[in-house]
Amino acid sequence: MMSLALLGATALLAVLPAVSSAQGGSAAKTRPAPQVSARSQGFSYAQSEPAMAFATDLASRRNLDPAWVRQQIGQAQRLPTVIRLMQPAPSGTPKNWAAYRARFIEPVRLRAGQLFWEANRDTLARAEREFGVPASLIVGVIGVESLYGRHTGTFRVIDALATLAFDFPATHPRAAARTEFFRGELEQFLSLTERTGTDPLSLLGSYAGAMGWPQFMPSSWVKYAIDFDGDGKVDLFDSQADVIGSVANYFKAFGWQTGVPTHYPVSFAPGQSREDLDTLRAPDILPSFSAESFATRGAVLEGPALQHTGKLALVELENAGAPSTYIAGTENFYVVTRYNWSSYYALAVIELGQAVEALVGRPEAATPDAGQQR
Ligand SMILES: [Ca+2]
Repeated sequence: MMSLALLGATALLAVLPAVSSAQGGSAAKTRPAPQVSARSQGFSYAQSEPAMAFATDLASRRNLDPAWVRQQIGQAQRLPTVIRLMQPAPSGTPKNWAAYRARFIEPVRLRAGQLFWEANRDTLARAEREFGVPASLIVGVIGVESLYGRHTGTFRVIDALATLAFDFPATHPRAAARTEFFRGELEQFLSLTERTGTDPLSLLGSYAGAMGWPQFMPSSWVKYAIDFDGDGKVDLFDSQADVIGSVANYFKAFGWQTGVPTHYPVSFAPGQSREDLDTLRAPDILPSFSAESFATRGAVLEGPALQHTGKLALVELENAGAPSTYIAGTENFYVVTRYNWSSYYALAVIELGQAVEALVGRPEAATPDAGQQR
């Protein structure tokens, strides 16, 4: 899970629809026609010595047929669009939570979320029981990632991954690390498709190589995707049950605590010092303070937050020029950011899920204390 942060996600917030991040991959489906027009006029990685050397090494490490691996990578096309999208955002682009939120908490996504929840009510309840992860969080993630399967990406995954693995923009401050990351993802992708008998050239995804309704990167598909409809395959493109189970499994694997809210409201005592505020903000999303230390530093909690026994983070979401939004994030808020390393992303996911939940109602809620706080 890392995509956004890896990609400089926060920087992307101002520019792109949420790009996702989780990781994915198996079953093979032939997707709609790939974006041929978006590919470069003809540079394929068969012409790249480093790419072909990587293919040979990969085959050896993974015990795959070197001719097959070289053939797949060799057919990958360099995508200039993908390179452009990886450029760091212009510095000074203001973050704007209100604008970011408005892109996701809107009528089209709410309606699609309602239909998705109603169509999958039993499966969502089963995922809650088995993984302890609230249905609203699962529904929020799938809505932000792909608008319930409407936007799963139009790039050939192998083109996107090869472009990022071999042509990551050198001007990016973390170019070396990102190159390593995407080479790893390309390797996982080829290993996975080979194992599942999927044509690597047939799969489409985001410009970062994220796949399916939950936008799993290949490494996450390998580690966290599950068969939740029992048909013997993992399919994050066409099985909504597999998507639901895989998202729940992902959060459980990252330490989701059943019944613990993601965040609480927080306000500030009159006369709170700048120094105290800076101290509280310094760890950003990493829960670092007890409820008592919040109070000592002038951050005011109320209600159930006062009984919270774990650590809290003072999360600031900027609103361009307007006053920032603050929340007290729990360990579970931090878990949500493991899907995409951005507090803006996490809060959008949480609030979308809650808004959809308010539309569907929960007469037979499986988990009375499902855990989130408005
Ligand atoms: Ca399945």
